[in-house]
Amino acid sequence: MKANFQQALLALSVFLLAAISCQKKVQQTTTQDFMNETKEARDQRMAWWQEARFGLFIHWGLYAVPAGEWNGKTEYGEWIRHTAQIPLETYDQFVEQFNPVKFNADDWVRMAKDAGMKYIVITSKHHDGFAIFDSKTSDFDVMATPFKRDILKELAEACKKEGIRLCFYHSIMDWHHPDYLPRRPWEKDRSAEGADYQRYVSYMKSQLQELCSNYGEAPHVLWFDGEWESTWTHPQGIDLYNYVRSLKPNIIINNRVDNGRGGMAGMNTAEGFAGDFGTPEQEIPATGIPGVDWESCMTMNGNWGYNKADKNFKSTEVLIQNLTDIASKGGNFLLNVGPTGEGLFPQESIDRLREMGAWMKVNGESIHGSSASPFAQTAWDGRVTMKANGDQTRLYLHVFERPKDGKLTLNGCANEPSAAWLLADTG
Ligand code: H79
Repeated sequence: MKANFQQALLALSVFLLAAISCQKKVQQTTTQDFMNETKEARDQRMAWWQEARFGLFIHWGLYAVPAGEWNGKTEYGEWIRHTAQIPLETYDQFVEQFNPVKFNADDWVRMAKDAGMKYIVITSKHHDGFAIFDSKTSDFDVMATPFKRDILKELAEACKKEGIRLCFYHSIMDWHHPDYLPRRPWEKDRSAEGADYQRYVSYMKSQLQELCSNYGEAPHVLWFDGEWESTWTHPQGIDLYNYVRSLKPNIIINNRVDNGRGGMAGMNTAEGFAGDFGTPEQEIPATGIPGVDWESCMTMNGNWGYNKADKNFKSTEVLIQNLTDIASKGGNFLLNVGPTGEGLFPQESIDRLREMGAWMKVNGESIHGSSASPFAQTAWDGRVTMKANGDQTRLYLHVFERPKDGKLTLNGCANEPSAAWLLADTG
């Protein structure tokens, strides 16, 4: 571990004399209306996710084949079909080239687990419409490639073995299905005549039914995206939320199932929209919101899908500070890896996962099961998470930079700490 990201972590044990009034609100639930559930039922459903705090995002699909390069430019990622304006028939040729023979589900899951992550969210289908699983409702799937292996099945088995929760990202926007609307503005060769959007929605639902039936306990989360086009409406969002919950009642669904998200900040702008958690993308909110669940997703470099030229990786130090920043505000961190067309994590990602894992092994207690602390502003550069510990409260002081005077003061903490120690000294 590099000396410059050795953060001193101090655990403070104090009595917290806070009176928390908990108002119960019992609501009626019908079998179809999953939006109305009791606070108790919701808390129970969300508990593992709130405790997890740290997960792995995986963007993998046909776009790993061009690896970010098209016509001599190397600036593309998972959006390559749209951004480089690749005609459908041309893009379809990646199907024959997708053969990631070095893929090993056990290796991937172990790397996530060793990093201290508790769940994995992988792209069952991204915007390009390609399914990396064996889909009976589509020929644009992994079974049409030379690889012919159900990637999600192998990951589901590996995750079950390791106690990692497998989750699926599924795009509502689909640049491949003939019934999806609208077409890309630059697509002059694909007529929209005869396209029937409702038929597309039925297709999407049948794929979701496959995803919710064929992978054991997975998916634990359905992570929708591509909801912002004009064809996706609020009533359809509510309907899709209820549909997926009816398939797997305890599943957790992100807020991109509906269209209440306010831009990349990711939080819903009003009540009444479907979705269990907010989804800030490539950013960390300035503060958390009590009672609102959210998860910041972020790339390690500048792309979600594999880009062989993108070496602009965040340092492990920054990634750990992001994780603690997010945890100190009560959120989850979903950190992305874009595997290669061969089926490997890029070496830079492997290195960062391993280094984060070394840190988590010593300090993970301050992240897993922690909650936002009231100490948002500290006199020193760092963040504070906290946890109940019997009738005491344990505060975890993540010190990004040691204060020059060597004093860690905590303004607003009225109680006398009963003990203080470095987590690194207890292991
Ligand atoms: O799946 C990942 C992204 O592909 C997806 N969400 C995350 C989780 C995403 N959707 N939209 N965006 C990200 C932001 C949109 C950025 C865009 Fe662009 C600007 C689309 C077209 C111009 C980025 C830059 C993508 C292509 C060029």
